[in-house]
Amino acid sequence: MSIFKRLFGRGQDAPRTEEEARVEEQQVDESLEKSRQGIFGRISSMFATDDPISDDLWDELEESLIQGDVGLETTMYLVNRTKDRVNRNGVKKAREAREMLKAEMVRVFQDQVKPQATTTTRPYVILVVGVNGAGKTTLIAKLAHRYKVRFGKSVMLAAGDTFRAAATEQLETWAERAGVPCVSMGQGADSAAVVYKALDAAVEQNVDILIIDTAGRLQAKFNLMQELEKMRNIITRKMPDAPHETLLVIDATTGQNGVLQAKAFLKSAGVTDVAVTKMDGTAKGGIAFAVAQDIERPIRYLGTGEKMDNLALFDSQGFVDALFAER
Ligand SMILES: Nc1nc2c(ncn2[C@@H]2O[C@H](COP(=O)(O)OP(=O)(O)OP(=O)(O)O)[C@@H](O)[C@H]2O)c(=O)[nH]1
Ligand SMILES: [Mg+2]
Repeated sequence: MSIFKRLFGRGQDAPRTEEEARVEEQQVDESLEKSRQGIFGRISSMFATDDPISDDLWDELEESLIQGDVGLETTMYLVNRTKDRVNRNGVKKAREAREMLKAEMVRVFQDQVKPQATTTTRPYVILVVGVNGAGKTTLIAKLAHRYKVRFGKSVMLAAGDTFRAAATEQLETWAERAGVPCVSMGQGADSAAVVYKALDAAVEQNVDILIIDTAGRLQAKFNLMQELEKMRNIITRKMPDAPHETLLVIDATTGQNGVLQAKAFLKSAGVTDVAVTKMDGTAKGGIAFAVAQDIERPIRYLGTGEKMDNLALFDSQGFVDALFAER
């Protein structure tokens, strides 16, 4: 499973070279430094001794996982499953339970991964959604860069966030930096009209991948969910199998509340995959487990910094290994 995922991406991702995979692994590793220094380092030490497994150990694990933003439900799931495994196997020492806990953690992620057919449709349409400030626009820049530079695809961006002041300009600046075209109609324009225009342009210019930015405001006076539904309808009317991918962006630093807010998008936005951003900005990397369990979609990407190349494909085994790594 792990090898397969390492070599073949989903959607439009081409295989990564070993070197690319190594660089990304290192980025993820570095972005988890704070988590390792905090709660996950403690968990790792708890399961590195010859101490006998006791109720205290399980209590401490439970407490630590909750502190690490894993969330109550996922914590109980992890603790109970690991306990069962340990009992079934007659394991007595904490150190011997380490790999069992890690295996259960990996499972939380893999439960969400479903095979995805690769499509050769052009343009391949990616819709990016999430609450404001989650990191949507930055992620779009990173994806544009990745698809263009690494996979040699032609990419076009669409400035579908017509609500927030300067959102359009921000995307245009990123587009320029990434060297890709950007369709925009400025602030206040109808976002559905932008999408309409962008789809036409993408077909006309024979673009491989069209990535659409959206607003993130969750407020009564602006019904974001209705806007998103309208955008989706326009896309589907013009291209029945699109959007091919709807990425929900979640900021790792916003904790359980961020996951709760993100859930609001599941119904209206038809989310297919998740990107967790700002992993470098939190000591509570455990949020990724809560995301996988609560959002029930595979985590595709991790944002590991503010720069255009601070993006890694999510690899569940690599992520758990990095959380437990001894330095
Ligand atoms: N450290 C870190 N910062 C990030 C990452 N991704 C995004 N950011 C920062 O988060 C802030 C918000 O990012 P945006 O991409 O503008 O977020 P958005 O979701 O488009 O926000 P709205 O357009 O207001 O809805 C910016 O300052 C980014 O530099 C990341 O992976 N790591
Ligand atoms: Mg934005």
